[in-house]
Amino acid sequence: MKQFLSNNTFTNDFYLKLARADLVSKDTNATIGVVTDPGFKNQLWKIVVPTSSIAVVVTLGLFVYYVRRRKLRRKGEDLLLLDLDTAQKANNSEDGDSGNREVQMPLFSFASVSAATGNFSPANKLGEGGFGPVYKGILLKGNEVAVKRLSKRSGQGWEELKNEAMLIAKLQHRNLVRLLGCCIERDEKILIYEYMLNKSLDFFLFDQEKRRILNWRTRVRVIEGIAQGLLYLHQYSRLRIIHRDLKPSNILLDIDMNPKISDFGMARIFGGNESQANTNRIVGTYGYMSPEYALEGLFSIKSDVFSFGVLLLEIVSGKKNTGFYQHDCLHLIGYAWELWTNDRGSDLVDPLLDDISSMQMVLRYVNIALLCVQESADDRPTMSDVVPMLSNESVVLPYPKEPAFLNVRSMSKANPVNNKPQICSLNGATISTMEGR
Ligand SMILES: *[C@@H]1O[C@H](CO)[C@@H](O)[C@H](O)[C@H]1NC(C)=O
Ligand SMILES: *[C@@H]1O[C@H](CO)[C@@H](O)[C@H](O)[C@H]1NC(C)=O
Ligand SMILES: *[C@@H]1O[C@H](CO)[C@@H](O)[C@H](O)[C@H]1NC(C)=O
Ligand SMILES: CC(=O)N[C@H]1CO[C@H](CO)[C@@H](O)[C@@H]1O
Repeated sequence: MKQFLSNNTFTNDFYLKLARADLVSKDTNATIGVVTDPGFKNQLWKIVVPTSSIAVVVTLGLFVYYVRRRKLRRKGEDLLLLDLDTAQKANNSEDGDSGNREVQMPLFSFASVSAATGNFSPANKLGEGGFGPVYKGILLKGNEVAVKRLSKRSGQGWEELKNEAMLIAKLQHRNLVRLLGCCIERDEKILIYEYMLNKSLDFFLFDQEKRRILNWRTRVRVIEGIAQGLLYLHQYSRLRIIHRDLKPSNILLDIDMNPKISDFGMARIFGGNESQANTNRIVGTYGYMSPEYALEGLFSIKSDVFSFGVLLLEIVSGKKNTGFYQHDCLHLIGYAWELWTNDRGSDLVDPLLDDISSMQMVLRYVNIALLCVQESADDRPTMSDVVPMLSNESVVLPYPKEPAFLNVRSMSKANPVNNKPQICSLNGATISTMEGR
């Protein structure tokens, strides 16, 4: 904004001042005519015409420059370039807390976002999140971005959305996807993120062929990255963000297959209230939701820990929690628990993994996952417990208690409150429906 104002100080009037001494010079070779010269009028024209045309050209040039700059600025594009430049100059701090660092939040015009995504063309659609579709966009200068268009039901106004987005933009960690800007115009609420080249974790993990690319070393890196990102959201960011919808499709992968959590803070931006521990709008995906959240709308950092546990089981086993063993009404958590209690934990491990150096380490991960999905939120560890558990083999792990058996009926996306989640016991005998508040 400041820069924009300073550009406004350009004036389009152009004054040419000549000292009197120049005009009355008697020198015959003077470029400026002498008043008493009989050919004065002719000479004057020789001077005035070129001088004023230079002035006109210069003024026009300045004007065109100014208008073009303004147009570009309206498109929001140069602001983004500015932001990208400064981001490159600033060193990525490893612990990532940037609470006191000022972040510029570029505002894009709807026209520019629309142009970048080819009018939100279906061909550019990357996916559909709980809050709206995501498109790939290419800016004028060739930068690739991901554009999330929030669906219209957001309860928030212009100012609140902008404030929330600015807070979220300040959260910077190498395991979080960076928010680059937003567009708030008329009914449109759009967020612009950095673009991730290797899509999301589910794209690899749940594909028979692509799963091979994820060897054990890569999976360990992914697990540790997610844990670090989540720990930052829970503990070290000033906002203490609860993600509420952690799942493989929200774990994006960069060019080196490093994981980055996306969609964090969405509940905030979308108009939810993070400081309230009870919500009447349940966002999230069945299969990854803790029982207290799915049934009572109670959420805490422990509900994210639950989702992390499910994610961990999925990464180790290469199997999807939802849609697993559907006929037996037993899902991945139940299956893992059954194997674990029968000392057959290693049967859970993805058979495609052939670079495992220590099965003991893999079993540790299963143990940690089962600790995270325990029925009672109080029993579950926090992320600051989980991170050392993952990285330090001498941390003693407790034996997990029975996990929550919440049946998952491939219900995806955010569910309205009055949708009835179906609960089903382990043996499949009792199926009851309960209403979320
Ligand atoms: C950025 O990091 C490099 C290497 O870690 C260091 O040499 C350099 O001084 C840092 N620059 C700033 C501006 O902190
Ligand atoms: C969010 O919660 C805080 C504290 O509970 C409350 O003061 C505020 O009014 C709530 N905002 C909305 C939009 O519900
Ligand atoms: C690993 O855990 C043990 C036991 O809790 C602790 O004594 C040790 O300092 C930890 N090592 C590291 C590198 O954190
Ligand atoms: C594992 C994988 O597919 N990695 C790819 C990530 O994206 C870069 C750039 O497109 C590719 O070169 C990698 O092969």
